This record gives sequence, structure tokens and C-alpha cells, in this order.
Amino acid sequence: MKCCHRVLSVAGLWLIAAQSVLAAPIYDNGVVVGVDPIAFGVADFDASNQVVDDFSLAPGQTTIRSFHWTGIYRTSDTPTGPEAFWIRVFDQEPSGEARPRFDPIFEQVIGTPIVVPRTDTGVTLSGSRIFAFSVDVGSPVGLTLAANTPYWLSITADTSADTDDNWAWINKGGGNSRQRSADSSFWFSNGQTFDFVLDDAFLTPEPSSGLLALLGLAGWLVLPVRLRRRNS
Ligand SMILES: [Ca+2]
Ligand SMILES: [Ca+2]
Repeated sequence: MKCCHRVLSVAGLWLIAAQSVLAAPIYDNGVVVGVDPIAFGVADFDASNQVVDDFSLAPGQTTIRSFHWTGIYRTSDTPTGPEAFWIRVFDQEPSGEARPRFDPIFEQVIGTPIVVPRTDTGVTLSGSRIFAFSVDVGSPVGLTLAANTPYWLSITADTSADTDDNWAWINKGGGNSRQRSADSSFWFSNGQTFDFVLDDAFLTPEPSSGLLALLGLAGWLVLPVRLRRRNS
């Protein structure tokens, strides 16, 4: 029994460590669904519209491992999914108005066969359910950017297969977001703040690193027992 209690406590410690890592956003764009007055911005290749909003990371918190955001399907709210999402990070034009460059410095396309988890938040907007989306990025190492540097995040769906809905990203009024109609088009002012959170933890800990942590803790806990036995 002593042995089993020890194993359970080690597993418990590892779970606590994993949960504390998961709750570590390194950037929050400050939109709270269910609290803030919100609206939406269509971000869908099927509707020829992309939107983008800026962020900056603090020193020591520059590796993004998961993205979290919210959106709706309108106007029928009957998503066929899993649709593909294009997650793109742009750096900023060096001069003039603050806006992203034309081409992203990072792009991750997510969709079939990788399903983006879609969770109903219980809040509706214009008759559509607001869904929360989360996905790992840059596995297994994540996406490392420079600190204190302006970047722009764009999340665009492609609901071409869904003829009565287009996907829209949740936002709140006021801000410096931008929009464009196509990859080759100019980013012009959109003036909103889009809902996203950047986290430095993967949604699920990497199995290898989890196992290593477990073995390390097990060794740390077992060692004193062995020493005690040897000395007795
Ligand atoms: Ca902004
Ligand atoms: Ca569509």
C-alpha cells in the first residue's frame, strides 16, 4: 500500500504541475465574452475578408504554444466543420501607420484531419452560438518571437463547403485591428479589438516530457527510501 500511495502522490504532483502550466496565458487581448459588449468581424476566405489584430510579448514570455479565440457561424449557425483555419502571424511594417506586412512570418493551417476543438460558450450573438476554439501551435517546440515587438495575428476560416454560414471572429468596439479582402490586398483600418489569448503551454503536455517529469519525481521520492534501507 505504501508503494501505491507514493505512486498516486507522484501522479498527483505531476497533474498539479501540468494544470498550473496550462493556466499561463502570456498575452490576453482583453475581450471577455459574456461581459463585454461584443460584435463580430467576418474572417473567412469564403467571404473574401480577413482581419488582423496586434499583440506584443513580454521578455521571458516569448514562446507561444497554444492559441485560444472565439467566433460564430452566421447567419444559419449550422457549422458543417471541421473547417480549416489559417493561423498567421505577421510582423509590422517598419514605417508609416501601424499595420502588418503583406506576407506572414508564420502560418499554420489547421483542419481535417486535425479537428479544432469547438466549445459552445453558452453565449449567443445575432442568433448564433459563440464557440471557443483552442489549438496547439508549432508543436513540439512552440513559436518563439521577439520580446517587446509588435506582431499581428490573423485567424481565417474557409467555410466554402458551408453554403449558409461564414465564420466570424468575436471582437469588441475600439482598437486598431485591420482587414483586407485577399492575400495580395492592402490592410486597411478596421478599428476593433479581437478576442484571443496566447498561452505558453500546449493544450495537453507532450507525452515524452510528461513521462520524464513523472520518472524524475518518482526517482526523487524513491531515493531517500533506498538510502534509509541501506543505512538500516
Ligand atoms: Ca489591437
Ligand atoms: Ca460559407
